[in-house]
Amino acid sequence: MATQLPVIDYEKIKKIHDAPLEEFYTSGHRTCQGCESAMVMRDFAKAAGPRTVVTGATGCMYVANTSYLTTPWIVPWMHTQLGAGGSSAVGMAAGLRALMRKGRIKKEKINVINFSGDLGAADMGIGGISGALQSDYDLLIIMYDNESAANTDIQVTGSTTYGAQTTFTPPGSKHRIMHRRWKKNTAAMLAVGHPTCRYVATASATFPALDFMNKTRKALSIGGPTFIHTFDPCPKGWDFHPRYSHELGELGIKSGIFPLYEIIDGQVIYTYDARQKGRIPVREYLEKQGRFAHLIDEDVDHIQGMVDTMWNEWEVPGVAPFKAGLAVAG
Ligand SMILES: Cc1ncc(C[n+]2csc(CCOP(=O)(O)OP(=O)(O)O)c2C)c(N)n1
Ligand code: SF4
Ligand SMILES: [Mg+2]
Repeated sequence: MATQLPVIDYEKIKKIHDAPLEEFYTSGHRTCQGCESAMVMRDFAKAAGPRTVVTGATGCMYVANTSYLTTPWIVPWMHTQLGAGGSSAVGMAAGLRALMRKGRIKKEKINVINFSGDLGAADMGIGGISGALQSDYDLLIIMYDNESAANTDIQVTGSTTYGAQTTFTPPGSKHRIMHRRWKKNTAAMLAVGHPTCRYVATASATFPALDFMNKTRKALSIGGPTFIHTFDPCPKGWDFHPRYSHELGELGIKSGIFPLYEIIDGQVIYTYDARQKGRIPVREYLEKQGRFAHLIDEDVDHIQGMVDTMWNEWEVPGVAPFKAGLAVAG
């Protein structure tokens, strides 16, 4: 049975001056300078507002935000185990529903949001998130993707870009490239696999401006279980000066290596349509990061080729690779 609570109206933030002034993730954290994942925390909390409860899986956004006796969280926040993002959100939403049904707390719209990192969500927690997306609870899962297990010193994950150096994939004299998997296509996979999930999106905290806050508001107002995948430059893991975090996010999107879209009731809407706006060479994005310093021209050409294929040949460009009309094998 679907939740009977009223759904908040989606009101688009059109100008930065329309953004709420109140902060619900504020000072008191110890994330690195230039941490884009911290921007994701700040933006979703601001967009969701005070009637929100948050669960956060183990990772940088847990550890750096819970130093002893200090926390940046103004809204109620609970830690959950690495990989338990989906189940913690379902448990929280079920608990609130039961308390409201029994009259223990007043009936009102309370946003339930889980954030999990790329290892915690796309790899370890994918089963729990799949279960959550098949539930009938109002909840939002945000996968903040810094493309590594950052908290434990930058190990490769299923979301790491092809070719990147991590502590588990160091370039060597025998093998220049140790990481040869293409990035897992998490948001599209979850959208395709959960047709009753009404809202799935990809986002960047800062580009285009206000886009992520508006996607958060839209997900919460559409209701049911929803999912957003954010693309978060990480100065420590990607090896660049912290002042370039926003710029790198923008370059990643403009090069088309990270497609930006919403899928609402099965309709794909590009929020940065790299086909119409054109794509900058992926080299401009790669060459600004130390994690790609070992790549030679042919590696960059290979990555460019993969991005070109994604946009020019996929059935749903940048989203889904299946080709309609393919003959069934056998
Ligand atoms: C079950 C389990 N395995 C391993 C760990 C150790 N661990 C803590 S945080 C972390 C990395 C999480 O990576 P991600 O989800 O991408 O978040 P990030 O650290 O990048 O923010 C790991 C492996 C753990 N806490 N629990
Ligand atoms: S290691 Fe990366 S994700 Fe973790 S706090 Fe630092 S910048 Fe943020
Ligand atoms: Mg990570």
